[in-house]
This record gives sequence, C-alpha cells and structure tokens, in this order.
Amino acid sequence: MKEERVPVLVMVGGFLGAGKTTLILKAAQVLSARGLRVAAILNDQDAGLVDTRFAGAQSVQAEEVAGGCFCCRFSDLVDAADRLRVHNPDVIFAEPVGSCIDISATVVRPLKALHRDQLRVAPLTVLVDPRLAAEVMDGRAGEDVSYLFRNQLEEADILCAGKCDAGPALEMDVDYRLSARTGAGVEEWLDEVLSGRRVAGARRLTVDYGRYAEAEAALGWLNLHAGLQLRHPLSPAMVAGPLLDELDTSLTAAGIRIAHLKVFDESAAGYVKASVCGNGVEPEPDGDLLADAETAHELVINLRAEGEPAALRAIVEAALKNIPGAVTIRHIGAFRPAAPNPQHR
Ligand SMILES: Nc1nc2c(ncn2[C@@H]2O[C@H](COP(=O)(O)OP(=O)(O)OP(=O)(O)O)[C@@H](O)[C@H]2O)c(=O)[nH]1
Ligand SMILES: [Mg+2]
Repeated sequence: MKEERVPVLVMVGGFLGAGKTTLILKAAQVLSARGLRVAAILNDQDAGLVDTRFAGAQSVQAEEVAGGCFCCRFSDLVDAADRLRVHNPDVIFAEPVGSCIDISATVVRPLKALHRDQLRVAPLTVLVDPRLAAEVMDGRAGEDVSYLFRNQLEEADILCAGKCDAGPALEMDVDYRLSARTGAGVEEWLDEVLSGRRVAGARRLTVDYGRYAEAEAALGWLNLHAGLQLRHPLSPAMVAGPLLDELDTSLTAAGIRIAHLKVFDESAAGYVKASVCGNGVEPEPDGDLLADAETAHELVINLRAEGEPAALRAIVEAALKNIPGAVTIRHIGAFRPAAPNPQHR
C-alpha cells in the first residue's frame, strides 16, 4: 500500500511587520521551483486579511484562521491544515499573529503531541526586523512592544534577522540573516528548517498571561473590506497610494504610532499591496503598478497601531470619504485584542 505523505508545517513567527508573509511567499517561490507543492495558513484576531489576498494573488493556496491567534484557535488551525490536504501540499507555512507569544507551548508542542499523523512540525522560526530590534535594545520602543518582542526571541528554535537588504545590520546573534525581498539567505534557512535536524518547540517560555494580555491590548486593531465603485476609472496603485499616504498623515497628526498599516486594492486589471511599519515611512508597493484603470475595486485595509480603536476607525472612515465614488463596507472591525486563552498549554 502506498504510504500517505505527511506535509511539513513550518511556523514563521515574529513581530508585526517583521516580514513573515513576504518570507513565506518568497519561500513558496523557491520551493515551487524545486517541484514542491506549498500552501499557507494566515492568522489574525479578525477576518479580512491583506496577507491572505496577497498570497492568493501570488497563486499560493491559502487558508485563514480568524477571530483569535493560533493558540486560542488551535482546532481551527488543525481544520485549516486538513482542508489544504486536497491540494496535497508538501509544505504548509503558518503565520501566527505578530503580537502572539508562547507559540512553542501552545501550538508547536500540542501539534507534535496530538497530530503527528497529519503533520510533521518544523522548528519554530522567529523573524526579526533589525529596525525594531534596535528600537527595543536602545529603549525607543514602548514597554509592551518590547515585552512581546523579547518573548518571541526567547522561544525561537531558529532565529532569523530579516530585511538584510535594507538598513543597518542587526547587532544580535542569530542563526540566519536573510532578505525575503532579494531572496538572500532564504535557501539556507529553508534547508535547515526542513531538514528535521533541530527539535521543534525546544524552547518553552514561562509566561505571565496577565502581563501578556496587557501588552497585546496596548495595540489597536482595525480590519476593513470594502467594495468601491469609482466615478472615474483608476488603477489599484492610484487608489492604494494616496489612501496609504492619507492614513499615514492622519495617524501621525493624531500622535498614533503605526505598528503595521497594510492596504490591498484589486480590480479586474490587477492588484497592488502596500504597507508601512512606521509613521512617515515610504512604502515599496508590490503587484501590478501599471494595471489599467477600472471603476470596480475591492479594498482591504489592516491597521495595527498604538491608538484607541475608535480613533483608528474614525481616521479610516474619514479617508474612505475622500475616495471619489461609492464605498460599500463589507466588513469593519476595530478593537483591542482580547486576552489570550490557549486551548492547550
Ligand atoms: N527591504 C525589505 N523589506 C521587506 C522585506 N521583507 C518584508 N519587507 C517589507 O516589510 C513590510 C512588512 O512585511 P510583511 O511580510 O507584511 O510583514 P509581516 O511580518 O507578515 O507583518 P504582519 O502580518 O503585520 O505581522 C512590507 O512593507 C514588506 O514589503 C525584506 O526582506 N526587505
Ligand atoms: Mg503578515
């Protein structure tokens, strides 16, 4: 009888904006070129993810676990992996929410213990943005962000410094230095993470869940999905670019620090995704910047920032009013993440 293949599940953690999705999509390209089938599971506190749309736009089979982090939605993660079986994936990447910690104890180890027939769990990779690491190390980052960041570092089975194509190098001992944008170091990391040489979930944290909940709740969260019927045809870049600029300007004027602001706009002619991980940062958009102008668009905004959810919502709604045409909101959620309550620990 033919033995059924068990896909490898590769969890890629790291703070909001570290570059997890970009790395997963680059890794998917590398593995596809090696003849492997790749899928991804994205995760968020709410539905309507830019990351899922971005993965889909790049033809990566993607599932979404929404309404809580993987630890609180452990069964949904297992179900999502199960649904992907019809695509017969060799590798499934899973991206936990960027504010999530204690993944080793609440996700990696329970998956290994309870689901080894369905999945081979790879070591937990944690990706670090050198710019945020520098802010944490010299005290410029807030206490809550620093708390989450340091815990994520602590539980990494494999620690990677990302974005090595941009900015100063990270002054920290890491296993790999890579760039998801250029692909530098990605093959080496993949070879290690898929080799089965390292133990998955070897580093277990001791977490004070009261402190963890407080740190996560310091961030305001907003997810929006809207349909646009423009008065005059515009390309996705002509919608997403000015919108991102306006949101950045308004958030900065309100004194709200951006952790990660992502905009995805799609029409029949193509898509554009642009995001910034700080105020006043110039975005480097992905997608089809020269797509033809169209009147019907689908717009998704994901904003994580150190501000009141009501303030985030008011700023986003004001920006939508400046879009020249009719905006139909299909989903909007603005909240602070609820206290984590893992299914397994
Ligand atoms: N220069 C450079 N930029 C990168 C690289 N990887 C990601 N980025 C940029 O960093 C930003 C965040 O990248 P994402 O991949 O969305 O980060 P993430 O960790 O998935 O973010 P969340 O889903 O919000 O937690 C985007 O604007 C990316 O284009 C890289 O290797 N080099
Ligand atoms: Mg992401």
